[in-house]
Order: sequence, then structure tokens, then C-alpha cells
Amino acid sequence: MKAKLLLGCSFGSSLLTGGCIDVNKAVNTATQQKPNVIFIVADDLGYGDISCYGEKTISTPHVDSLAANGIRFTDAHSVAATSTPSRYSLFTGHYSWRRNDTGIAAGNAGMIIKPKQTTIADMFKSAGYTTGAIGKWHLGMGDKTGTQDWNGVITPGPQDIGFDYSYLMAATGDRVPCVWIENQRVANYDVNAPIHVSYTKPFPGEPLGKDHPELLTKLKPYPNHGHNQAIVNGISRIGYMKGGGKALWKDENIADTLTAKAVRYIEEHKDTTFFLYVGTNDIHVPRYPHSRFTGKSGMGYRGDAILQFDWTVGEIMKALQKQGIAENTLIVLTSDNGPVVNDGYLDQAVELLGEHRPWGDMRGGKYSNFEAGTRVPFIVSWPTKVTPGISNALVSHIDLFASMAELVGTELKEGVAIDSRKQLSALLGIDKKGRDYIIEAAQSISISDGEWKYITPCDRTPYYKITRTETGNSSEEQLYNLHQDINERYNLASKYPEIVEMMKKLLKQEKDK
Ligand code: NG6
Ligand code: CA
Repeated sequence: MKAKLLLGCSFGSSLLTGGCIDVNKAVNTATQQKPNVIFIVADDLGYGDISCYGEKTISTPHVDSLAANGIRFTDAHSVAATSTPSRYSLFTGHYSWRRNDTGIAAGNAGMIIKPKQTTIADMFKSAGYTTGAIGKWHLGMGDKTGTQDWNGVITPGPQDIGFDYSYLMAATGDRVPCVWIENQRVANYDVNAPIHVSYTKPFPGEPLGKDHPELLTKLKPYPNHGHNQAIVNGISRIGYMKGGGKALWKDENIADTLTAKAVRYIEEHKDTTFFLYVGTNDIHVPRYPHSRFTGKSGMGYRGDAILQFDWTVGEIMKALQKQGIAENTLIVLTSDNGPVVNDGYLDQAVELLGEHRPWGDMRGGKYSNFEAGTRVPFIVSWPTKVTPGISNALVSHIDLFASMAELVGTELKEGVAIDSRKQLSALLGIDKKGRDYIIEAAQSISISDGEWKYITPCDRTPYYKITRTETGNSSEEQLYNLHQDINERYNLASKYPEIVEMMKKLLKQEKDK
């Protein structure tokens, strides 16, 4: 009965607004002098991977200081439990599961967001912002998969979906091509080493990790995880690649490079109003941090990569201070999906994990329908506007689009960011409730009102052996009470069929939209 009452209360309120809280004051002042906006999106960083979320095993002072001066959310969610669908949803305000081509993208995938689709960057531009994207992209580039000209202009690209400036890795650190792409051309291009990329056929004469383990000088792939194709910088990857020469990245310098680019962007744009997306490579595999960080966490490269991520955050904050624009810059710090310990390389992450719990109190992790798949760190800082604190409001990446539009005073046109809702008051810590419900996608789709969570039945494997992930897939309907059972151990579906029905109805309504 209690359950019913709570559910009724939660789902009974308006689904389309941030509630009756008045955010006009904050927004009005904001529109007089719009803030710069920076999204720092970490890769595979878990809820428990930064010290302000409670684990005593790691120290992330810069992130903690951002949280101490901003709002730290305890119930914030990415839309998906892997990178491509998660970032797609964040940038477009559309649920990734509305399309069937938003799964983990290859390094030679064509651009998933088509130029005609309006992105959050387009929205910022229309409000007079300059826009930049630095770091991990993983949303495809070029017209069609496999047809990019890596030796010329790669088009369409970020510029066609709202980013004035871009400095990106096409996909992930473990996928070719291992080069930076600046404004849709390979940065530091080497005319003597033309670049060829394939995900189907190896290039004759190019050694592969699986045949030449003696050439793997930095990290070896974990057997059974693949990552044993092209060798770049002593590390083998997914996909085949030829050429690159001096343009090839060195993994140990990736954080330095993208941090320097972000700092320079801030310096060069201090007199404009800007939106900057920084997607860090940390802490995705292959984890191979700079020697300044190695051995510092006691947890091997995974922990060291967390320290490197924290350093990046510190450098960005320092740059804002130095340019005198820290006060009126809104920063959102989050992760694209939950944590994974062994994701494919022998980097001792499992052996040296010790007491550290990247997933906090939750079950699952990256790839999982369970909470740790999508409940991610989420911090909002805006020194002149937000009162520091902790918020338990239910928030989702899906709402960043409409909420940022609210912030800058832009009305969204029909068909734009259809799944995104105005939640600025929750993001600024005023509304303590947030969304009525969120929808998340791993291999199955889940819906939760913060207390109750329903996971749609899915016949795929309940356990990924290679990453040791409990996926949360089950052929049975699953219903959990997250307030009493954050670890999702007790399936209450048969006990509360009316809640299951309510959840399914809502999900259907969303799907039919
Ligand atoms: C998986 C890779 C994993 C990682 C992931 C993408 C294998 C066995 N595993 O397919 O290592 O690259 O894709 O991660 O190849 S994400 O965070 O970018 O979505
Ligand atoms: Ca990721």
C-alpha cells in the first residue's frame, strides 16, 4: 500500500515541467550576462571513483573542490550504459533507443548525428555562444562508415552539427585511427605517412597484436577481449590502421594534449561567451597515464588515470580563474556511463583494486541495466549562482539540452530535443525533486521514478564473463525498490504487479511518442 501511495504521488504530478519552483530569478540574472558553459564528460568513471562520492580509497581534490563549491547530485543518470548512445542522447536530447544505429561506434563510423538534427551546440550557437568540442567524440565522422578521407577534410563533421571548433579522437583510445582530428583534418598530419583505416581487413605488412606480442611494449590485451589488431605506440587496438607517422598519438600524452587544448580554448575565448564540451579519454582503456601519475594511486593504471582525470579538472578550473571568468562559468562534470574494471587490457586493475568500489553501493557497472550502469557522478558548479550543497533530485543527461536552452533563453522548435525537459531548477539545486521518471538503456530499457525501477525482460546474457559484469538482463520482469534496495537484489515484480503495469504503460507512452 505504501508503495502504491508513493508511486501515485510521484507519477501524479506534472510530467512536463520542473515543478512549480520559480527559477526566474536565476535565469533572468543569467540572461543579462549569460554564463560560459563547460561540460566535462569523463569516460567510464564510476560513482565511487571520485572521493566526494564517499569512497575512502581514492583522493580527487580538484573534483571535490568543484563539488564543494557546487551541487553534487546523488541520483543523476546517463541515458545509456556505453559511450555512443550516452553521448548521442546528451548532445541531441533524443533517447538513443529511438534509433537502432547508436550502439558503440567503430572508429570509422559515419557521423551518427546528421547535420539536419539540432544539437545542443546548435542551440548554444543560436543563443550567440561560440562552441567547441575537445577530446573523446565517439559519434562518427564523415558521410558513411568506411568512406572517410583521413588524409583530407572529413565531412560532414562536428562543424556541421554546431561546433565552431573541434579537436577530437574519432572514437575511443582503443580504436583506430589513433590520431587527433582538428577541425575535421588530422592534426599534425604527416605527408610521408598517409592514413588508411579499416575495420574489416588488415593491411598487408602491418603487424598485428595477435601475431606479434613481442611488439607490445606498453600494455598487452587481455586474452578474449580482442584489442589485438593494429599496434600503435606499443599497444594493440581494435581495428586496422596504416600510416599516421608523426600524427599518431602517444597514450601517455593524451590527457596533457586535450587539457592543453581546453586551456587554450578558454584563454582564446575568454572575451566571448562559450560552450565547451571536454570529453576526457580517462579512464577508458587502454589506461596508460603519464609517468607523473603512475604509481600514485596504489591501484595501478586505472587509479592513476583517475588522478590524471582529476588533474585535468584542476587545470580547467585554474585556467578559468586565471582568465577571470571562473565566477560566471557553469560547469557540469559527469561520466558517460558507469565503471568497468577489466575492459580488455592487462593493466592490473582487477588485482590492485583492493577495497575500492568504483560502483559505490550499487550493482552492475558499464554495460549493465543495474544502477551502476547509468547512475553516474554529476556535479554542477556556477559560483555566482548556485548555493553549494548536495541534491538527491532525480536528474538525467537527457535534460541538459532543454535545461541549457532555458538557461540561455532559447525556445526549442518542434521536433528538437524531443525527450529533453526543462530541469534547470533541479540542476541549479532549487528544485529538490527533479524528474518524475527517467529512462535508461543498456541492453534492455529501464524506467525509474527514483524509488521504483522496472527493467524490461531481455533474453541476452545475465553475466559478461570477460568484464565480470552483471548485466541485469533477465527473461523475467524486474522491479526493484531503490530506496530500500539500492543493490537491486530483491525482485518485487510479482509482489507489486500494479506498479509494474504503471511502469510499462509509461514506457509504452514514451516509445509511442
Ligand atoms: C567494447 C570493448 C571495450 C570498450 C567498449 C566501448 C571489446 C571486447 N570490448 O566493445 O573495450 O572499448 O567497447 O566503451 O572489444 S565505451 O565506453 O566507449 O562505450
Ligand atoms: Ca564510456
